[in-house]
Parts: sequence; structure tokens; C-alpha cells
Amino acid sequence: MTDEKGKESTGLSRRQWLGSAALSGAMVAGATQLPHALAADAKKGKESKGKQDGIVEPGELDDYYAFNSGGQSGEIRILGLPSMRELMRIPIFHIDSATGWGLTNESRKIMTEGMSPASREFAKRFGGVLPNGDAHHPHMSFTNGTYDGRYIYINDKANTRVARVRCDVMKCDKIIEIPNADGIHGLRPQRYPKTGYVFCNGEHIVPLPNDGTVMDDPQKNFWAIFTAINGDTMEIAWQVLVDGNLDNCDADYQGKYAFSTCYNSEKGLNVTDMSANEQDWAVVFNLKLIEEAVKKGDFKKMNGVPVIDGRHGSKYTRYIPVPNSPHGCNAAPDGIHVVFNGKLSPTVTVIDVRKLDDLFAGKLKERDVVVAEPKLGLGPLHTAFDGRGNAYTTLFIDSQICKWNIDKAKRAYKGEKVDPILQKLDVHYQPGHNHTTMGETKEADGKWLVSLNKFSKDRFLNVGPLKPENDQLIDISGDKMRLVHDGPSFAEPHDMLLVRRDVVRPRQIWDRNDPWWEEARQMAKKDGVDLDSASNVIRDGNKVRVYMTAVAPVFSVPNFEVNQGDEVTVYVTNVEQIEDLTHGFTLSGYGIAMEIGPQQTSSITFVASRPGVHWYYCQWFCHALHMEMSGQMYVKAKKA
Ligand code: K7E
Ligand code: CUA
Repeated sequence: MTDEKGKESTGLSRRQWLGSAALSGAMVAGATQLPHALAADAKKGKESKGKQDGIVEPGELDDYYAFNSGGQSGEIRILGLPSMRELMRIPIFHIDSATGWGLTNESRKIMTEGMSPASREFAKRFGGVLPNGDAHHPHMSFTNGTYDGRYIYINDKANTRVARVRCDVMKCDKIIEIPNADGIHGLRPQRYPKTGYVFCNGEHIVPLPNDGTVMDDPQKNFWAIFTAINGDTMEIAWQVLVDGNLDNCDADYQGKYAFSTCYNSEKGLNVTDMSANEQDWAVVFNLKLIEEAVKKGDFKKMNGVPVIDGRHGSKYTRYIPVPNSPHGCNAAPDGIHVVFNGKLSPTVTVIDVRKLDDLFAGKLKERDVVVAEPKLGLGPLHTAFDGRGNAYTTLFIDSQICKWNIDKAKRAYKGEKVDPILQKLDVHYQPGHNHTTMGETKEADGKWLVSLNKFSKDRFLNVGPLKPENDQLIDISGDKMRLVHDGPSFAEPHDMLLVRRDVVRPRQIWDRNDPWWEEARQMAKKDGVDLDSASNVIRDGNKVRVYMTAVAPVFSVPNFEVNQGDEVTVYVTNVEQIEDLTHGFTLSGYGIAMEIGPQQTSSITFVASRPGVHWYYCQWFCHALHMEMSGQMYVKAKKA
């Protein structure tokens, strides 16, 4: 039967085929190309309501956008879900050869304007920008408890930064360095009433100020910092000083509290010391009290930022004991429960946010806000939700996803004999984050879950000692979780954001009035040049500004001449009105490349240090005469 099906199913890819075969009785959308046997199965399967096959036929569009962090590669990737096709990459914290991110004047402005003086000095060795990042947690801005499609924020653990991506053009438009902290890890936007704040926490405890004057006695001198950024202006609103390393954070659905887990209450500096205690904690931040403290001046200004003292005994924070070295921090879409994932404890700890007012009023003790603590398995790291009262926790050591019911867990905590665990599904292997469709919003729809596995081992063709990670797609629409697809990925998605496609509305082409190239616009105005029809070479002392347009297959400036040592700026405006007609500008021998999308202006500045004839060309295939879309820069040698 398999052979027969196999023969008939030539229209299906192997993955589609495997997906369908694994279905046995599931409803298959777009079944027109299915072999008869399967089509019959599909019909039968209609009764098993809600099952999905994950097949997206060629030419069909996905139901969800997935925004995947690129981990230590420093970027965000856009995937379609359920196909898991990679659609785009957004370079952020690193230098990118394709788009010229980190090379163009526009991107360098974004990468450098939020730098501290110390980083600016240090980055000189890399030509002015820091060349790497470690991006973990991409999260979209919220309005009223659900995604609003405006921005995506992401952390850089490596260089203590936070970036913002504009969802209309899918480009990063702000990067800021967070002072007083070391290694921004957890990041979540405020859910209600809107974003609002972007919360992020420094992971590593460091001396404050961290200027080399004091570097001993961590118990007395080292602290971690929780930061609230204004998501609109990307300025830092306030910071809170706390005890112990912070790991992950989240916000409630009421706009009253934020939370961070702490895995190093010991304030240890090595793994043995850091994991000594049986319990660490989750810190609760009272936003209203903190805002009042800022207003009435109950803070210390450090590096220009109000820093509030939130250490043990502070009225602005509470420390809830949680076993043991908790990691993930996840607010449920019911708006009531927050889950802290035990990591070294097989448990997750569930609190009820409605009890927090009484906790801060002194009517309840810290552990009184805990309403469940189910034992799920080994290595619980992160939890996702389906909006139907169920939670899905990754078990790193067991290599499983554990599906459990929040209400049952609460009843068991009260002593009732009930097993909250509904199912355990093997994943391959060692999952970190998982994420459900719309699962961190009040519109959680319980359709899909992606498990971001840290190891792929034998799941793919061997590509050498460095193996891909494995992002696995799991159908959670029915009673049972069902593994649908293996998705290899390069280093290293930590977290994924799954957004219904109608929420995200990117432009097809740039708007000529976009602020992106405001500096180029101002300079052109000063030079009396119209960017839209430019063909100008302007000499200004030893500075040369070359303005050109790009229309397939020509640059409006076919060649230009400069003197060795001149500082040259090239402005290219792509005046195409057609979608997907991107041009590029690459200058040979100068380490220069940039993307110029339809209706976009891009610019790049360099010193013409190498004499001779240097070709420039369009590196984005745009036309049958794309190879011919080129020109020459003549650099006259300096007289010896
Ligand atoms: Cu668990 Cu950085 Cu979100 Cu990785 S963190 S897994
Ligand atoms: Cu323009 Cu290739």
C-alpha cells in the first residue's frame, strides 16, 4: 500500500508525503493533489476536528509569520508557519554582506547612535561598529493584550543591547546599549494597555559602577539590573537594582506587574556556587510603585538613568522563592497565571497575579501567591499555552514536551488526587524554548507549537561537526500533540514569535518620504540635488558626493573620477515602482555592498585609498542585463 501511495503521490514532496502519511485520518486542506486513498482518509478524518497537516502547497501562503531569533548569529529570521519556509532575514547586531547592514551610512547610524562612549572607543578596531550579537528573545509590541504589528524588540546578550525592528519595512531602526547592566537576556514588552515599556533584564551580576575601582566581594558589591525602556522613544525609563542574576522576564495582562526569574540567588561566580541553593526566586516588580518612586526622586542616578533600589526588603519588589534555578517566565493568556520553569527542579511554579496586590500590601506571604507546582519531568525550561487552559513545557533533559492542564495542577496542589499531565511527546533533541501560535497574547489560538531543540544529532544529513538545531512543528489543535515537521536551523534560535498573518502588514515598496535616509535627503537638498532623478558628482574640498539613481539595468552615473585619499559618499536611489525589484551597489576591492529596495535611497561613505580603476556593479539580480548594470570609479594616484 505504501508503494502504491508512494507512486501515486509524485505531486507531493517527501516532507508533504511524510506529513500526510503520519496523519492517518486527519483532515487535509487543499486536498486536490492527493492520491485517492489519502483523499478518502482525509474525508474520514473530517470528524476528528481540528487536525491539521501543515502542508502549504507551492504558491500558497502561510497562516502565520514566525519571527525566529538568530541567537549568536545576531539576526532575526522570518519564517512562514506551518510550512516552516524561511522567508527573510533581518540583520541587527552583526555586519551583513547581502544588505550592507553595518556598512551603509543608514545602518551605521542606527548601530552607533545608542552606543556608550566606552563601546564607541572599543568599536574603533572594527571600523566603528560592534560586529557581533547574541539575540535571544524577539517579541512584538502589544496593544490591549495582543500583538499590534508595530514593532519587534530583541535583546543582545553579548553586548548588552536592545534593538527594535519596524514591522512595516522589516528593518531594524533602533539599537540602544543598556547602561549599568551586563548581558541583557530576558526581554518582554508590556502587554496592557500597550507597549509602553519594554522590560529587559541584565543577566550577570556586576559591580556598580563597573569601572574597575571595585571588583571583589560579589556578595557585597555585585548586582543585577532590571530595565524598563520606553518602546516608542527607545529611551530608558528606569532601572531597578536587584539581588542575584536575572534570567527571563515577562509582564502581566493588567499593566501592574513584571517578573524576572533568578537562577543565582547565591551570587556565585562559578557553576557549583551558582547552583548550590535548593531554591532561588522570581522577582516581582510593582510598576505603579516604581513610577511613583521615579516621580518623587527615590532613586540614584547612574549613567544618566534613575536606578531604584529593589533589593531584599525594598517596597518596590517581592522575591518569591522558586525551586531551583528557575529559567523561563511565562504569563498565561488567561491573564491570571504566570509560570516559572524550574530547570534544575522537575517542577514549574504557578502564581496567581490577582494575589499580588495583597502580597505588596503585606496581607500575604511570598509563597501564598503560588497556586500550583506540578512535577512535570527533568529540565523544565519554558512554557507555552493554547488558550484552552493547557500549558506546554519543554523538558530539556527528558527531550520532551509535557502538555499539562493548569486547573488540574491547581487542584492537585490543593491535595486533590488528579494528574495534571495530559501527554508527553518526544522531541529531537533537548528543547529550549517552545512557542504556540499567538500563545503569549489573549488571542492564543492553540493551533501550532514549535519546539526549538538545541540538538539535531541524527535527524539530518551529516554536515560536519557543527550540526544544525532542530525546530520542530507540532500540531496541538487536537487532544494529542502530533509531530509534523523537522526544521533544521543555523545558530541558534532561542525563541520564536508566532503571529497571525493579518496582524503583520509590511509595505511592498518603500515610501519616498521614509525617515530612513533623512541625512541623505538633507545633504542632497544642500547640494541642490533631486535624489529621484540624480546624476551628480559634487566636489566639496576633499569630499566627493556621488548621487545616482538605479533603474534596471543602469546606474545614472556610469563612471566618476576622484583623487586618491578623497572621502567619497555614494548615494543610490532605486526609483523602480515595481515590487521585488531590488538593486544593489557593490564596489570591488573596497569591502562595500548595499541593498537598495524599490523607492529606497541607500548611501555609503569610504576613503578612496586604492588608486586605479574600480568597477561597481549591482549585486541583486534584477534584469536580463543585470551583469551589465555597472560602472567605474577612477581613482587618480596621489603624486609621490
Ligand atoms: Cu531559554 Cu536565552 Cu530564552 Cu535560550 S533562553 S533556551
Ligand atoms: Cu540592478 Cu542587478
